[in-house]
Amino acid sequence: MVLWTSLLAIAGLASSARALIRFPCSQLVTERFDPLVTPGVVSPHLHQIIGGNAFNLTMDPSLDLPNLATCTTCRFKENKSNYWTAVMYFKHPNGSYIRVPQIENAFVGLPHGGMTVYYIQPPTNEKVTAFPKGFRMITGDPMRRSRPALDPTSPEAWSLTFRCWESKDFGDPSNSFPPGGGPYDTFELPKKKCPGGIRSNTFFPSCWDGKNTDTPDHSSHVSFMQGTVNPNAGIILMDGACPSTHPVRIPMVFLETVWDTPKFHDVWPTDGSQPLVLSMGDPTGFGHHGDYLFGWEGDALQRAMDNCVDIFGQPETCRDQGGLTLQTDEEMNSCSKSVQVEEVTEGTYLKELPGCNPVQYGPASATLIPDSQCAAVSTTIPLAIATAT
Ligand SMILES: *[C@@H]1O[C@H](CO)[C@@H](O)[C@H](O)[C@H]1NC(C)=O
Ligand SMILES: *[C@@H]1O[C@H](CO)[C@@H](O)[C@H](O)[C@H]1NC(C)=O
Ligand SMILES: CC(=O)N[C@H]1CO[C@H](CO)[C@@H](O)[C@@H]1O
Repeated sequence: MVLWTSLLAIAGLASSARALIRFPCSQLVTERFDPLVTPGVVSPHLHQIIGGNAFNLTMDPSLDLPNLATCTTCRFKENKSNYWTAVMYFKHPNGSYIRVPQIENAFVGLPHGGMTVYYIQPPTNEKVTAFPKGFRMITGDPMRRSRPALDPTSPEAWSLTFRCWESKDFGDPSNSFPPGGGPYDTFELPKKKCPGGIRSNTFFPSCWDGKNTDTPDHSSHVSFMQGTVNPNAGIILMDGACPSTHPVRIPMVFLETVWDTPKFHDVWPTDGSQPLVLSMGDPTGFGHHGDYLFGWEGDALQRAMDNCVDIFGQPETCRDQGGLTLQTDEEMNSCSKSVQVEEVTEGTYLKELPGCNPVQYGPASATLIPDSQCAAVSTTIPLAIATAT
């Protein structure tokens, strides 16, 4: 992170006006909940959730999250938002699955699992409007198993990628490009061993219709920027205009998750197959997705956007200039929720993915399999039924 921003600053590519905040969040809970897509029922697939502990099976937009949550797993106390993404599994050559553990990202401290969250402003003086109460959105589509039919130079086409680190060395060339740009990122899961691990890069749209805090598909009220992406810079360094249908510039939310895939290199399949599978039964990576539910207190996010003018996004800048409150790794890690769906999802080899999701290779979109037959689960919460996402 610091490396690529310094390189770009030297190259004159990064404007000093690009401000962002970047902070770690440890894991709150990992379970089959998705209050956006399947409120009230157990979700078809497993998610890792970070953020405020008001997270629940159902989250009505009218909920006052900052007051309901008593803690958050994120660095800023004011942030009671929730973020969730799919979980990665390793498929052993003998057919069993095990959750791929996570490792910390660079310069974030020692969160337990979790993700690194960014709120990015455009590189111009254009004003960014913080999300309104009740705002939520989704990026990506869990049913996708091939590259979506989009203009390949468009920002949306670059919004979901994977970085294959060739070494754990921070100065390695594979770490010298911005996330979501450069020759070490792929749109699908890397088809080779990545000695430094794999990082998922999950960008959300940064333009809003200015009216709806949500829509039935959780994505029509937002839009990606317009313009052409420089493949070596990605959308993080891009200055694209918002379309007239979605004219309001919102912070670009971006999540990084780092997977310790080298842990399995000694049991990697020898037939050349790719053994990593996302929790919805996706071995391609094209179904990678992220969910966002806004929950900052009062005007805290707007204050952060207006005052944290630092291209490195260091949380300390927001404490000193934005009046935000930082918490320690220990405080973050001590905020957690107990799992409500009684099933084993990690720490041991499993016969099937949670929810009994079959691995679907595509290229056609995946189909949702009702998991009421899934023997692994015992829960008092109704199981999800097959519905379109
Ligand atoms: C979660 O939802 C359940 C049932 O709707 C409720 O009993 C519980 O209090 C909620 N928990 C939180 C933290 O809001
Ligand atoms: C596959 O191998 C793992 C690791 O040795 C083991 O724990 C698991 O039980 C095996 N699964 C089967 C179906 O043999
Ligand atoms: C600035 C501010 O309002 N901080 C609050 C953040 O949340 C914690 C826990 O809910 C409060 O104790 C702080 O006062």
